[in-house]
Amino acid sequence: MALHFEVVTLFPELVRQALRFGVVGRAVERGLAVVGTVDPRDFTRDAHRTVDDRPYGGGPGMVMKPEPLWAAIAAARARAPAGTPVVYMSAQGRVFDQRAAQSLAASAGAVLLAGRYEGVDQRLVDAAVDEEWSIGDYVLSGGELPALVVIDAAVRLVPGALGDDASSVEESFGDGLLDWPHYTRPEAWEARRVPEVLAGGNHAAIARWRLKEALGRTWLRRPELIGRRGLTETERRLLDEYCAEAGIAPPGAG
Ligand code: 4G1
Repeated sequence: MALHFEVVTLFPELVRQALRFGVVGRAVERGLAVVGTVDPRDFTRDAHRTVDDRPYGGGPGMVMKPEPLWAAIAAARARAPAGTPVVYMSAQGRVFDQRAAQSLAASAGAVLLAGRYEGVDQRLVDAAVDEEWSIGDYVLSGGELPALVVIDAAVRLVPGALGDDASSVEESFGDGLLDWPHYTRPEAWEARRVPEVLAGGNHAAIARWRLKEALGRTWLRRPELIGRRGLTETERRLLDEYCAEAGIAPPGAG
């Protein structure tokens, strides 16, 4: 069955338009993924279609009212496969990483609740939300871009969503490492040459160089990823070689 998302959002057009392009757009066209939207404003009962109100306790900004969200989430759940979790995209959530993307891609999907203003009434979160996910530590004006990030990361992992030649990034980051450097023609540009090993046809040497670069860049830029993941004996030797050539300390050198 297709990977199914329903996004509860005050800006359904923002979500729908963003999903028309590239890998995700094609996967939706091919029926590998389904993404619907539900607008809480369509579930209001007053003439002004009110979805927000002033915060109890005072202070700046507005809070999303629970009643329209409750009805919108019920409508979203009715369209999604049975048992689909309701996920609130929130800076208070647990950080959505590649492992979470893999687990989501292997599931039936999710109802993603995108907040606006200062967020949603906590009673709605307590009553209707199964999980809270964050895409990172910064202030945003809405949960729609985080919902789109989650959908993009998961949909591209659905079998058939990528061409056969387009899975290299997953091979790298799915393995807990940063990507290796990429080059294309021309072989010399502005007096800068493509690394010699890539221009030759030695596939084993190329694979070794790429792994070494991925390990070295990860160690330089995100050393905590190396600690979290550990290294095989072969990887440890390649990273030591990278560090020696770069004149930097390898892991375990104090
Ligand atoms: C307190 C960031 C508030 C933001 C602390 C990552 C951010 C959803 C995310 C905020 C949001 C910090 C996310 C903040 C998000 C309702 C409308 C909440 C937007 C909103 C660090 C505003 N990952 N933020 N509050 O940005 O939805 O998923």
